[in-house]
Amino acid sequence: MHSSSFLKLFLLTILCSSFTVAQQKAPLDKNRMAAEVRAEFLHSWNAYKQYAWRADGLRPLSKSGYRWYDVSLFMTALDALDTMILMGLKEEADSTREFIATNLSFDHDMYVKNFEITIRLLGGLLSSYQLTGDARLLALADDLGTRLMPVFKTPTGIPYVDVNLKTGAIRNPKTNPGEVGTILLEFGTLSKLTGKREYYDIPKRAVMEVYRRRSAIGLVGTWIDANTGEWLDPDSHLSACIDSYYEYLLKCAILFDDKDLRQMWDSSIVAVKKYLAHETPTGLWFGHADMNTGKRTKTWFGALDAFFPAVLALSGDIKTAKRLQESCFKMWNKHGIEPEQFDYIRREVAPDPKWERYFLNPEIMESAYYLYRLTGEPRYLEMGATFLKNLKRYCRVDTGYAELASVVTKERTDRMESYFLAETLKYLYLLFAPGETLDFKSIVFNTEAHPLRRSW
Ligand code: DMJ
Repeated sequence: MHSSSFLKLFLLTILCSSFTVAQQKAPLDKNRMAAEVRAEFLHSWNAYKQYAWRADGLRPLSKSGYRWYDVSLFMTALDALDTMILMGLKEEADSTREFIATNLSFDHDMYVKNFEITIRLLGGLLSSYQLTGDARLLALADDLGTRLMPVFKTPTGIPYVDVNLKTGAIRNPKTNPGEVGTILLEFGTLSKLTGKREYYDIPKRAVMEVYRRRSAIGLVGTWIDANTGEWLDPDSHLSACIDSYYEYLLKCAILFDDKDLRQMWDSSIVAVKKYLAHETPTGLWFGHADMNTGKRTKTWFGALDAFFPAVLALSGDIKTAKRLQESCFKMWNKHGIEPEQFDYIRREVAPDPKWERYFLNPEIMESAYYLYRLTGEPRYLEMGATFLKNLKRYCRVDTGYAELASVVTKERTDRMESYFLAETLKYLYLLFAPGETLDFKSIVFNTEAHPLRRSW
């Protein structure tokens, strides 16, 4: 080859390789990302402390707090406590734990929602007890458990929705599989830690009563009457009212090594995959179907349904989990943030303004975290970086984070729920933090991201 042609070829090769290097994405700096999430946690937590201290939640736009009931149960402080512990915010965690142990009381004459109080408060007390060994937290959990237990005194054993913390009176028999099924991880852990069998046996019977009423094709519906055991709505799906029913079948089977729960999960997942899974040109989704006929009723999937890749991955079905998480990511990217319900065939938000809302939900981050822990693939770190970037862009305000009235217009609403600190930022942090921050294989998260450990 002539020397000038050789030189040209040489220069071209150098140019091409430097172009390729420029094209390749630099790997994410996980430490920097974890620090960024931690800073966002502190930004939100400090706003709560400044404007809503002692309240259940923060109103970030009006810079005030709100209570769920007549008396605050310090929901945000307790829900956020184990996140602080995991983030290594020791002083903050110690003072918050002291505040809760000294001030939290459940001795109030007011009705509370059994499901929400169980996943946020009972779950939060148990995980923080296990992480710190502070026996006062276990005593509070035991007191709360005793006050909630009357909710199961119904004709079917399926709990009502509300229970009075002081009198034990119960009300509202119209319930759903999600609320009935999503209490056994917490009550079961309380049972193991206190040695009180009834905390395990009675909630387990409740979930078995729902399972026993599944349809001939193995699906459950949306609403059920706790007095009669009759279904009030046959719509079957993975969304609100059912979602964590499936999550807890699997997780209780794992945490308690319970053969009944394992069998219930094994048979349920077959029906879910057969009737709810939907192969479409845009990928794999899980939609709605009639629980009795299996007929497709809606092609909707939403922010809450995005917990399912995590559960599939935990069950060992990584392949389906990965495919579904890609669909979730498409849903997120349509407007840069996910809506409450998305019509995956039309590839639009479901047709009603109320489905345009985003409540700072964590499920899509939870699934990215599980998939990263189980596959080690950087794809899930990249997803996490997108979630964080867009959360900051659309939901961050000077005084915390705000929910969205619409993912289309990005109009904000005046609320930051406690799970934003308990779950959303915890899963994002754990996604980027070193694996030893929390031994993923030795714990099971309750549905509010409180890690529970088999310490018995
Ligand atoms: C949380 O309270 C829990 O994850 C629950 O299971 C579903 N809703 C919220 C978060 O979206």
